[in-house]
Amino acid sequence: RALELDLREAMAKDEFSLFYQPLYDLNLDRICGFEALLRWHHPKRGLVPPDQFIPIAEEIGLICPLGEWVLNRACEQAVTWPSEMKLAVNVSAVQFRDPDFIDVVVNALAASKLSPRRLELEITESVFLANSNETLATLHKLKAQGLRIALDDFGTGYSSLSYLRSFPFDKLKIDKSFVRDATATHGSKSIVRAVISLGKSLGMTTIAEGIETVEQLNHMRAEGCNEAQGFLFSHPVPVTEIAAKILELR
Ligand code: G
Ligand code: G
Ligand code: MN
Ligand code: NA
Repeated sequence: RALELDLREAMAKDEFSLFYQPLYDLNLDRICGFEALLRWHHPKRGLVPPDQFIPIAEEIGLICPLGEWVLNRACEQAVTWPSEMKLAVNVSAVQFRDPDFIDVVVNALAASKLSPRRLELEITESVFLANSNETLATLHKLKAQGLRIALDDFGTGYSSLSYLRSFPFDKLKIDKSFVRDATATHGSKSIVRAVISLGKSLGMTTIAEGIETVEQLNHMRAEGCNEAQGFLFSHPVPVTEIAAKILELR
């Protein structure tokens, strides 16, 4: 049976859940929030990774209802956390371009009563493949709600420095491929240094993804990166482990 058919039924069958990975503040030296990461528990195949089903969901028009479910569920859960914990939610480029997207975000915030200041939407450079006037208008409307926008996987996509000048990002997420090599290769080290410096001068926060070793952590801290995320702190965990993670990483 094709994955696509199962995916169409998965929402009604309640087969999705959200895992959460801690975000760590390198200046305060403690946990500062979580990124929501979607999981599909397939009855026969087991856990299907998002890399496998999100592209299909985008193709078959399921990403908008699915993304709406993610936003609603994540906001509902985050409002129960200590108020200094922020929530990062991934948004697909297809979802971002949907004319109803702003309303979906506004409704999720209103229904959950989560303060917009606690919400960070992660978009990727692929949103810029489409009409840039519309993209810019959507970003401004979202920011007018009081939430923050992070550019995910920064450096791996269709990056253009002109985007950074024209679009109101609050945060750059330095892709794990650069982080992984930053302690080994000169090229990646230079790129990481340049991105952090660029972020600083443009007033954007920087976060290093995929921190797996103490060496990588120390390196990013020394480079002046603001936040970090990765298996060194924690793998993504189910919602039942949130409270323990907050205690462990505070
Ligand atoms: O969770 P994992 O680390 O396996 O994530 C793999 C990819 O799936 C990442 O690129 C991540 O951004 C993406 N992803 C995870 N959850 C969501 C989600 O809720 N919506 C979208 N659009 N992408 C997600
Ligand atoms: O692309 P995005 O940043 O949204 O996706 C996060 C993805 O990165 C998830 O699949 C998550 O499981 C994965 N991830 C998180 N921390 C680490 C890490 O330290 N090492 C590696 N290899 N992957 C990580
Ligand atoms: Mn992300
Ligand atoms: Na990423």
